Amino acid sequence: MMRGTGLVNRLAMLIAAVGAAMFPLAPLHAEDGYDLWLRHAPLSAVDAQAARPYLGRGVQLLGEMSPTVKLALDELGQAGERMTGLEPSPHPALVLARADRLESGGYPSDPRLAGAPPGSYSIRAVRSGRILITAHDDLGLLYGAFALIRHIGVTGTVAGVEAFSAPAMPLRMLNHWDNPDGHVERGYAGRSIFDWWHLPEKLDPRMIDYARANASVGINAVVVNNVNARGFMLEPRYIAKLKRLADTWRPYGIRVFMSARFSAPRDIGGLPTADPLDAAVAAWWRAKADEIYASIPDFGGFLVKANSEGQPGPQDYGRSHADGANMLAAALGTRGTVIWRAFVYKAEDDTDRTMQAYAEFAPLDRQFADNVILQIKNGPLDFQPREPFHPLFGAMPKTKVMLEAQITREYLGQATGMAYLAPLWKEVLAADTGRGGTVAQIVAPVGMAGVANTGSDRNWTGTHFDAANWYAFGRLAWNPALTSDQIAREWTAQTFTRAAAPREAIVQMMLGSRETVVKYTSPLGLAHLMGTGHHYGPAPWVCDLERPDWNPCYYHRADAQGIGFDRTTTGSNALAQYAPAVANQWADPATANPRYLLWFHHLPWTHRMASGRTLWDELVTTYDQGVLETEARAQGWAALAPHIDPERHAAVATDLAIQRTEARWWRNASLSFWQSLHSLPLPAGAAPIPERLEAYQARTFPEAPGQ
Ligand code: GCW
Repeated sequence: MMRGTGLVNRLAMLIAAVGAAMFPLAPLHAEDGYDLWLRHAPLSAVDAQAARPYLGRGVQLLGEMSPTVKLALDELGQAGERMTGLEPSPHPALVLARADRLESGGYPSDPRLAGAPPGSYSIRAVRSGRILITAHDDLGLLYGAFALIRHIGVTGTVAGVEAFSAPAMPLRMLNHWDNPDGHVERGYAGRSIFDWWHLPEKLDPRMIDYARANASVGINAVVVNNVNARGFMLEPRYIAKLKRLADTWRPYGIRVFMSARFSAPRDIGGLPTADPLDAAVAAWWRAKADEIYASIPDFGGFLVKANSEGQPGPQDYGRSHADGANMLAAALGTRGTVIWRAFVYKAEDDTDRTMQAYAEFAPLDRQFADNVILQIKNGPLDFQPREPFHPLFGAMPKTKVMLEAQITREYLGQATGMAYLAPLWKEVLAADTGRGGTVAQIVAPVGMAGVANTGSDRNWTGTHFDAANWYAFGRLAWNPALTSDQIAREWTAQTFTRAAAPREAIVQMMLGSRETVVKYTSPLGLAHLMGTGHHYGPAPWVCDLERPDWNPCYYHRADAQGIGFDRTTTGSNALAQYAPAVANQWADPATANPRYLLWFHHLPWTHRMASGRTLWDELVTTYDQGVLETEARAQGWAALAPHIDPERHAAVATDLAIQRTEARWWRNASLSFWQSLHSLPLPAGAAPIPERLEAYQARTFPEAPGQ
């Protein structure tokens, strides 16, 4: 028998605690998840009375009414109705005040607001039990209102609500990989939420609820279409559609951006070329930008995937990425920003794929215009369950760089089971680049983008728990110093329950869930082992794709003797792209963190691990822990039935059951393949592999979503 992991033991204790906890007082009615973390569950009668003066429609306003202020008041009103169930208080005690109007109300100013970035707010307790929300701008008042609602939603009371909060990063952005036909690339929650067909005449009410959800966590920018972009989305009819969205989202503080196809001047402009140094091409983009700004004065700018995975780009004309980006930046001028993606690698280039982006971009530092941002994925490969941070962070000090994270779980189980991603993002944000700070410090002056996981599913994200990833992304972009714990606790209290025992049980389940996926899909630094095309399920055996670096075998390099990618001096030397202090940490397999072991090292199956086990036995043990943890999570969730409404409880139970099956499948298929290479036995006590390798290899999923 496997011994339980620390996590499994913790979950077992929590199950016992939850079982012993009191049953909830209020009856639980079915919920479908549409309201996300903004469901505003009723407070206890006592708490409702106490909170009543601070919520509801009777808020005192010091400042002009504006569309954004009206939203703040509406949100407080709605939260009051739903949380207290009472009529607004006859003695409201909440004041919303623009900083320049404080004096007129006789309130002291808040020095912390001086020089604070847009959207900052302060919440203070002032005379006679009043709570005062102050900000320089209306958006700060809206964010402050959401913060107050969140605080009451999480804790049940206004006590302790005082806060000063300023966004750590100016750009807190979602990137939608949504196509105009409604299909979402790497989307696992149904079709696109953007109804391009019916826009601009018809506005789906979801567009408002979407903006509310974003604003409630501080997200302030949205790229509405896939980076694999269609040229026609820059045609006038699409600009009209985009304008409708921009107008709808403006009061929520959300700016719209578009992915632009670099070849648009040829595709839709009738020009013979898209060469960035061609005057007619530059003029075409300039006119296009003018046309967009005439409709959308606060249009954010263009996101561009160029010369990557078959997309057109400046290199088609022998020009550099900087030439391409700067030409577009000139077209936008001071009005907007070009966000240029660093996700490039070439079929013709046989350099280690993880090294190509650095090789391409690092020499271009200093060459980008002021209104160009380079958007860099968290790791040098592609949103794997775990990667070391991207070596470009810190390597381009003269260039504006932002982080690109993936909220949709392309490589982490898609929309099944549970994988709470805050720990993944925190790992990257906290990584010390050895070149002027942590990743968080390096991107803070610019921002963070997350590839969205929203879709037409009623609960928005496919599984209920994937909404936590949307939430966590926004919260971390606002404040990367928040812990995964804190964010999980907030989200759970608002989404499921404020009751301490079940809430803590859920938080514990969430916290280890990404690590569980790492364990059963890509332990010890392995990566890119998934099925071809749809990226669903295990396929480490694949080795015959047209491009070598699309093959799992390219990444694991396993044979009869060993496994792993040698990225040290004896191999690709990708380590050299990191600051020496960082590279040194990973250079020696004896001391390297085991989580990156096979990312940087090719080792014999018999290599002795710190645990005393051989590498092979350690791999088996890790896969098995992953499987065990999915089982513990499913059991933990079952025990929560009395505390969760039946509809969502059943949905999550199904998700976790699917994940348990998938974990076994990953474990069995992977082990079976590794074993076929070296014929070593499974360690004593490990469960036998139920099927033959051929049976795992024969599974196909032509209908898998998101391709
Ligand atoms: O993660 C990979 C995905 C592609 C995606 C690409 C990218 C939008 O498999 O679907 O294309 O990365 O980030 O450009």
